[in-house]
Amino acid sequence: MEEKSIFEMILDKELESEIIYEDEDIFSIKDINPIAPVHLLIIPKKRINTINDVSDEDTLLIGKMVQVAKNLAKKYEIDESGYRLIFNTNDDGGQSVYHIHLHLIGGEKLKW
Ligand code: DGP
Repeated sequence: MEEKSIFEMILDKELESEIIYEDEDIFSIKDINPIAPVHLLIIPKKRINTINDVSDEDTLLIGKMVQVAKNLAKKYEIDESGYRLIFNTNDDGGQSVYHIHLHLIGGEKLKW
């Protein structure tokens, strides 16, 4: 069987991390290496290794991740100032954890 991802270990309480949002499908934590004042990760509980592995049956889940990101942006008061949502994919995309996650980044003027 495939090794657990870091995010599965956090969800299973084998690794310490404050869960700032959770529902039946999705949870969210603060990124351990924030690149901006607000840097959250929105993560599906279902293990999907990369965006390349998203199937038709995951369409609702991916949409729900965006809804959760939008709500967290409001909660962290960056909805009006602005923010960025990013899925890094594979090596050139800078993906380091092979369990898809949506970065929510904001709280300052972002450089590209
Ligand atoms: P990516 O490079 O897109 O795969 O992003 C993975 C992010 O996960 C990276 O920005 C750092 C974050 N991260 C890795 N390990 C941990 C951890 O144990 N706790 C938390 N909170 N974040 C982590």
